[in-house]
This record gives sequence, C-alpha cells and structure tokens, in this order.
Amino acid sequence: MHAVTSQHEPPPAQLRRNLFASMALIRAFETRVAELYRDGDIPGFVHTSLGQEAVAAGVGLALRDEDYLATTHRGHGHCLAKGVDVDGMMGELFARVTGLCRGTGGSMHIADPSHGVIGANAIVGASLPLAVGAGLSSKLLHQDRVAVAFFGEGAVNQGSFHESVNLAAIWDLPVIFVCENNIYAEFTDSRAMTRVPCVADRAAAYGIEAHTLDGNDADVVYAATAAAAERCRAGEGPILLEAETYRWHGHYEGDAQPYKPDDESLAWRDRDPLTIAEARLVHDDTATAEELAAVRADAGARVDAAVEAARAADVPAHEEAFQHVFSR
Ligand SMILES: Cc1ncc(C[n+]2csc(CCOP(=O)(O)OP(=O)(O)O)c2C)c(N)n1
Repeated sequence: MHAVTSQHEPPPAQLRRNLFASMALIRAFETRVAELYRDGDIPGFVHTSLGQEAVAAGVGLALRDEDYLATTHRGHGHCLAKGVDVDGMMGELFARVTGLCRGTGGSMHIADPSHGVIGANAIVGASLPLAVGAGLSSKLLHQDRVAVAFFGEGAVNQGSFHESVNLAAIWDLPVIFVCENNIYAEFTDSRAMTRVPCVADRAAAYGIEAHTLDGNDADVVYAATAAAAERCRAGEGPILLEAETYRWHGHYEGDAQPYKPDDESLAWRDRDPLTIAEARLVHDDTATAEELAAVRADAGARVDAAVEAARAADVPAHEEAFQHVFSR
C-alpha cells in the first residue's frame, strides 16, 4: 500500500462532523444487515462494505444531490452517503413493497434516480459505462451534473474499464472514476493478477489525471472528490481516484476469508475509518467523545426503525415479478 496524503485543505468542522455521521450510519446499517443475513431474514446474496465507510462518505458528501452515481454489488454505503432513504434501502433488502425497487431488485440492484443513483450492479465493471453515459448526457444537455462510477480494483481488468476511461477522456466527460482498492477481488489477491497493482498508474494510458488516496480517511477522500467535481464542472474532463481501503468481512456474508493473512486483517482493523475520524474530531475539539457516541447511537436507532418498518411491510404480489423487466 502506498497511499499519498492529499494536498487539499481539510474540510470545515461541520462537514467533518457530517462525514462522521454518514460513516456511523453506514456502519450501523452494514453491521445490522450482516446479522439479519446470518439469521435468514434477508434473502439472496449480500456484500457488505464494513471497513470501507470513509470512501462512501467522502465521495457522497462531496457531490450534489443531482449528480449521478453508479455503483456495484457492494453499494449500500455509496447509496446511503448519497442521501438514499434508509427505509427504502432496508425494504429492498427485505424484498418488500416498500423497497426502492418494490423489493424486486434486492441488495445488488438498488437504484434511486431521485438522488442521482442510477443503479447498483451485479456485473463487475458495469458501473463505468453507465457513468460515462450519464456524464455524456450531462454534457450534451449542459446540465453541470457530475457522474461518479464506483468500482473495485478487480473491475480494472475488465474491458469495460478501459473502454469507459478512454471514451470519457477523448470526449472530456464530467466523470469521476472512483476505484475502491480493497486488495481482494472475490477470493483472489489482486496483486497477483497484474504487474501494475497501482490502479492510478493505469490512468496514464488514457491521458487522464489520477490520484491514490488514503481511503480510510474521510477528510482526504472528501477533499479529493470535491476538487475532482470542481474540475469536471469546469469542463476539464474525467479524473480517476484510487482509494486504498480494506473490506473487513468476506466477499459476501458467509465467506470465512481463508485467503486473507490474519496480521493483514488486524492491521487494517487498527485503521478503522470511524476511529480515525473520531480521534481527530476529539483531538481538535470539533466534537466530544460523548457527542460522537450519541451520533453512533442515533444511527443505530435509525437502522432499527428501518428494520421494524421492513418487517411490517408486505411482500410484492407474484404478478409484479415480471413488471419493469420487459419494455414494450
Ligand atoms: C462480469 C463479471 N465477472 C465475474 C463476476 C463474479 N464476481 C462478482 S464480484 C467479483 C469480484 C469483484 O472484485 P472487485 O471489483 O475488486 O470488487 P470488491 O468485491 O472487492 O468490492 C467477481 C469476480 C461478476 N459478477 N461479473
């Protein structure tokens, strides 16, 4: 790992408190989802982003509500940080009619165009062309909307990465490519899959600016994303941000992760993004430990309420299974 320190100014105090609150909500949501999946309350497949909260919060809070966001199979945190409703997310995971897609999409297919979220996606590498399309429409319609594609380092070996970055570059599209480099793609150590493990280095092949960031520091991710968005809105074309981070849980819930060395996992747990933010906020008197504990408790209560609402909601009627699948 070789994270570089951001050259940008740290975000103002209120924003740093907001970043902490966003991370606390994601942590509470993902922790609860992992338990619910283990207990058989949530159907399908679930990929949590515990440990990666700073990337989601830093990017989400640096964007405007109308900016576009395309995400992956590990997208709960991205959606929450972009302002997507907690009840709608939990309803979707429970496959209830109160879900954002009326319970027919599930964890890997959450979408909420009202907040610019054009879709989570189970196809590795598919978020990039979607964001490029959104960025193209924004440019052609003079909308000043930035499009973000989240993807993992595993997706960088897909053709869609190269096609998307190249097209965005030659057309100067307002797209921010955000790679969450959490080292592992499914059960494979990505460092063994390429001679170019630094994803930011790949951007040079397409002539675009790229930065490698400490993805466990929300302040750094926020500042880099805010600067990238400004660049995009100024018409200077796409940029790639590689956020170095680590997923605490398995590829999916239930994966025991025999492929990860214990010392590596423990070292990354010591770099908990919430603890890093908490220590800094308390150290510079931006918040007290008690205030931050209350923020965490509020996030837990919000998620509890969403779970209760989802449990009480109806499941969709069988006939709905084929709605919104085919266009006429
Ligand atoms: C096109 C395609 N190939 C393979 C898969 C199976 N698959 C699902 S997730 C995954 C690994 C993704 O790793 P990465 O992109 O680094 O994201 P992370 O899971 O680390 O967040 C693979 C190979 C898939 N869903 N889609």
